[in-house]
Amino acid sequence: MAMEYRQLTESTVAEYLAGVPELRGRLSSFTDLDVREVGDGNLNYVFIVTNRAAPDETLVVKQAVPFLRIVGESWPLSRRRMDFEIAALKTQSALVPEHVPEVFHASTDMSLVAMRNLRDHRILRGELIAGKRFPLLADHMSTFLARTLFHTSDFAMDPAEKKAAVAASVNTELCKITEDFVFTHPYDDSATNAYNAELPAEAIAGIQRDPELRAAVGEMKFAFMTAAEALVHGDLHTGSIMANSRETFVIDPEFAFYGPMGFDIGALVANFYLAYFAHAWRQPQLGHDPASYRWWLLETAGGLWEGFTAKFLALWRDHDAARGGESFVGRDIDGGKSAEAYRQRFMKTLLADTIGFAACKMMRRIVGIAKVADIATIPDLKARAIVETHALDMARRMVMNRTGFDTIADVAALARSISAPEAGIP
Ligand code: SR1
Ligand code: MG
Repeated sequence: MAMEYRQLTESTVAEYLAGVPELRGRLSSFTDLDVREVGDGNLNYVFIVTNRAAPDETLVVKQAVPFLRIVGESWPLSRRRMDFEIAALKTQSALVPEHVPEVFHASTDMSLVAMRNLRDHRILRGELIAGKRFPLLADHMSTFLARTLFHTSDFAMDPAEKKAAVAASVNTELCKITEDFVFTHPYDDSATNAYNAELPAEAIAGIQRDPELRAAVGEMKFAFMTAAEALVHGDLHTGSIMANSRETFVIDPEFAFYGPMGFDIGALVANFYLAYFAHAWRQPQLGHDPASYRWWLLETAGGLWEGFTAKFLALWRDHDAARGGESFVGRDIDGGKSAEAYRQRFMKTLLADTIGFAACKMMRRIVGIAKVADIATIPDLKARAIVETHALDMARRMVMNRTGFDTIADVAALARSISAPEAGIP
């Protein structure tokens, strides 16, 4: 029977959970629950629920409301975005259970999920801001990306099932947010943009008054809107990852849809490059020489791409071998040569896409409405402007020349040429 939607509050969460049969084994009592709303994202409400009598009995409830939380009820946004999150969590946890939090209960009527409380893990962005290292991060995230992107692509799926999956995942409203706030407004001096007062006018003009740059971004926007390559997370920044030294979890796939693979990979490498520029200021503040940590950030971005490539190709080759050599390009009539040549061409195009999408994600975080704390919380606005100018310079060159990079190491070399790892901003 359908349940009528109501927005939960700290005072009504316990009563709702008490009526959910599948949670009875998770919480032994619903009479003395500690419920705290902790959501600090842009869109939703998040409650941490703990049984005071048995603190190990704890879970997280995430609920979508019919408006954009950071703006308020004046900006309506369908709570149906939770339907996409629920569906994506299901698909992703089937493919990479070790990197997706376990869902205990999901309700499309109430637009909510109740899931594992990752209380031993922290949001990656905050940890990177604090200068922490995660040696397994590139390995874990390349596994997440390789498996989710390969297994939901036409390289792995039956063509009819893939088309049905694409049709079932048309996430119009959240894709429109990305189309506007990643691919349009940052480049047209929109009223929604927000600028650091110390950011030089020429740095902003460099991305808003250059027809070639705007045309290049237009190409990325068109790819985002039309290339239904695989089920992408759709908002894979470092705030969508929770980690500790042993484990990594990907959360918040409400922007999920069938889109270009490079959009997910690019989002993540963009966040490592933004952190790289920010740590020219942050490492000295933490009392460290900047080089070591900044090298680690570049190596993590590189390791992510390299690990992804190796794992994606391995899945692909195994898949084709299991089909007797029948591959995307047809029957094997040349000892696998054409299949492998196609794979290499695909990965080359995917690297260019990844670089182009990463660039757009970097630019929107500097001039668009939604910033990254790595940079936006630098209190010295002149120092922040130096970081922002470096990131914009890098992003400009990435998107305009995205097909000119042979390897991810070439992209890291560009970052180092703009701001050497050992260079700090006082
Ligand atoms: C209005 S822009 C809101 C942003 O928050 C989400 O995390 C997405 O990145 C989106 O673009
Ligand atoms: Mg989010």
